[in-house]
Amino acid sequence: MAPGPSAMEIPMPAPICLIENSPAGELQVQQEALRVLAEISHPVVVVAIAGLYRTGKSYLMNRLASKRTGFSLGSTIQSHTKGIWMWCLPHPRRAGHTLVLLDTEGLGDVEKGNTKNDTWIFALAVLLSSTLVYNSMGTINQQAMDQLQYPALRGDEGEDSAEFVQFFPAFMWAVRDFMLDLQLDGRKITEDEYLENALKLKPGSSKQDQPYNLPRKCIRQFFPARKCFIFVQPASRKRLRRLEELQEDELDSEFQEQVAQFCHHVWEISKTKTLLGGHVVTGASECR
Ligand SMILES: Nc1nc2c(ncn2[C@@H]2O[C@H](COP(=O)(O)OP(=O)(O)OP(=O)(O)O)[C@@H](O)[C@H]2O)c(=O)[nH]1
Ligand SMILES: [Mg+2]
Repeated sequence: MAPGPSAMEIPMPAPICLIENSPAGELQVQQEALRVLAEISHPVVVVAIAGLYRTGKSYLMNRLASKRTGFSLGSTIQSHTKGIWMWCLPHPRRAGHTLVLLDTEGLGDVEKGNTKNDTWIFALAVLLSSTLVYNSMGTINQQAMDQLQYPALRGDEGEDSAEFVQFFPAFMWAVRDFMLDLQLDGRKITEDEYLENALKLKPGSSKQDQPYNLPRKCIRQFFPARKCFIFVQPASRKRLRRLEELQEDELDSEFQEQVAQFCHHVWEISKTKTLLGGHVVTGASECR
């Protein structure tokens, strides 16, 4: 008998919860999500997003899914996404591959006030993905930078780290509502130069400079493949609240272009997920 259609030939209509974050702060893998993953025999490309809460992460993930709605957004001050949500779709550019999008709970929620839980969420995003989008509002800033160093194993520069690094995801910093000129000391710079400049180390090894250099060292070491994307505010303040309902031509044209470039890049360059020994991960192996 011919095998029935796999889960990926019937695309998931909406994301489902992969990791639940209970009110007590316990992270639990959801069995249904594992069943969905187990059905996927294709190689998977896993793109995760992480960053501070209420910064438009879920919206950007819907753009990567080429859908107006999907991952749920909120428009109030309260943190919205809880735990980690997963959406498996046929890869838009690679036949026979599945694109797995992971949307994660925002970091730094004042109502939660639990940085350890945040660190776990972030570490899972790093470990599960082949491309990690790190999202921040306005600028590349120190607070966001500090947040990044924890799962990068706190500056562990041991012998094993070189081996580790090859399984770390490609890294993309997404700066939202960017309103500045990309200029450095009077010279025009690219988005990537903007990121690299923020990651520059202070020379020497004075004690004073260590807190500055440590997160930068971690990021440089664990994410050797880095890109930066900037986005202007997608629409006027009034319209932002109903962003999901807006037609493409109601969005700021510069934003449309930036999103198109970003999606193109993510779809084109994101690799399949591999494990130690270079094994390509299928949905079934990701859930083992
Ligand atoms: N200013 C601005 N608002 C945005 C942007 N993208 C989405 N929003 C709006 O910001 C609000 C929050 O968007 P979400 O995508 O839910 O943000 P999130 O980062 O997933 O939030 P959490 O799940 O709480 O971490 C919604 O009202 C969106 O319409 C953006 O680029 N700029
Ligand atoms: Mg969200």
